[in-house]
Parts: sequence; structure tokens; C-alpha cells
Amino acid sequence: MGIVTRGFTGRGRADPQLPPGQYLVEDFPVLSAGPTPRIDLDHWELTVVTEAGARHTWTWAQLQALPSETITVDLHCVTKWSKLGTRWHGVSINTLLADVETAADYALMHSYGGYTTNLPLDDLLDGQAWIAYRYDDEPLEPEHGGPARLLVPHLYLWKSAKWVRGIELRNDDEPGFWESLGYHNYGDPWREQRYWGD
Ligand SMILES: Nc1nc2c(c(=O)[nH]1)N[C@H]1C(S)=C(S)[C@@H](COP(=O)(O)O)O[C@H]1N2
Ligand SMILES: [Mo]
Repeated sequence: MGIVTRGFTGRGRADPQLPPGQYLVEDFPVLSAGPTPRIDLDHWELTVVTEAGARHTWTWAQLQALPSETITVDLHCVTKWSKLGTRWHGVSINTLLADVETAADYALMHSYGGYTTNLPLDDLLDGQAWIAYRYDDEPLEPEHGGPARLLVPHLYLWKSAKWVRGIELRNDDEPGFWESLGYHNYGDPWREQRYWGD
């Protein structure tokens, strides 16, 4: 039969870089639950609030002054597209939180525009997540979350909050936008945790 499922190189031989149920794309789809907010850099801020109520704020200039890195990662969207080998530049959450005193277990990400998404704080640490502000050596486009977005590529891409403006560190887990609407609370693409109950 001439039917080919993209991402499979033959019967039973899935591309080892593709999580179950995913197919490859070459373009970079845009998925936004609402309009694209426009935040000018003079007014842009990123604020971390700890479980004790301590606030740490970075202006755009302060974020740019932090040590940054270039990373190449694969993206997996719950709507089943995956894009391999994407190149980003930004500040690791480890670096961002270096001077933040916290014993929180959870993080709730807040975006300009009101989007939220939750994840365990451990998933943001140890070089697993970044505040990314460049894509392919260019400033991150607004449609893809510019000026800056969270990038947490080991989870489904809805966890990578675009237009990030805050990280709320919490003792308890609070579901974000999609998580409240039935998406999986954790969202590991390799375990195909798409929806609540998966
Ligand atoms: N603020 C915000 N972040 C968001 C979203 C959104 O609607 N608002 N959509 C999420 C979803 S479902 C996906 S798949 C990715 C899409 O990122 P992209 O548009 O750069 O491909 O952003 C995630 N981050
Ligand atoms: Mo998504």
C-alpha cells in the first residue's frame, strides 16, 4: 500500500528522535490561544515571586547582561508536530534563579496576555529550561513569543510559555491555562502524556 506515516521509516521502525504519535515538520507552526501581545523593550520586565513573597525583577537590559547560551533542541507539540534541531539563545533558569532563595516545588509561568502554565520547579533547573530571546540568530519574533519565552523542550511545547513575564514559585501545584482545560498536568512527550488521564 502506498500509505506512509511520516516519522516512520518502515514498518515498526520509528524515527528514534520522534516521540510516539509525532510527525516531523520543516516549517515552524504558530500556535497561540489569543492575540500576540506587543511588549516594547523599555517596558518589558520579568519577575520571579517566591513562595515567601520575595520579588526579583529583571529589566530587558538586566536580562541581556546575564550569562547566556546557545542551545539546539527538538520541539514537540501536543497537536503532533515535532521540529528537530531548533537553535535558540537565552538565559538558563539556573542562571536566572542563582540568587533566588526558594524551597518551592512548583512553578506557575505567567505570560503577557494572561496565559499560564505549571510545572515542577525541578523541570526548570539543571540546564533543562531557558528564557529564550533569540531564534536562529535573530531576535525572537513576536508570533513565537518575542521578546522572550520560556523554552522547556523536554515537555510538550504548551509548557514553553511565550511572552513570559513572570515565574511564580509555589509550594502547591496550580494548573495553568491548558492544564485546566484537560491537558496533562506534566506533559512528557516520550510517555505521550497529552491529556488528563494519559
Ligand atoms: N503565552 C502563550 N504561550 C504559549 C501559547 C499561548 O497560546 N500563549 N501556546 C502554547 C502552545 S499550545 C504551543 S504548541 C507553543 C507554540 O509555540 P510556537 O507558536 O512558537 O510554535 O506555545 C505555547 N506557549
Ligand atoms: Mo500546542
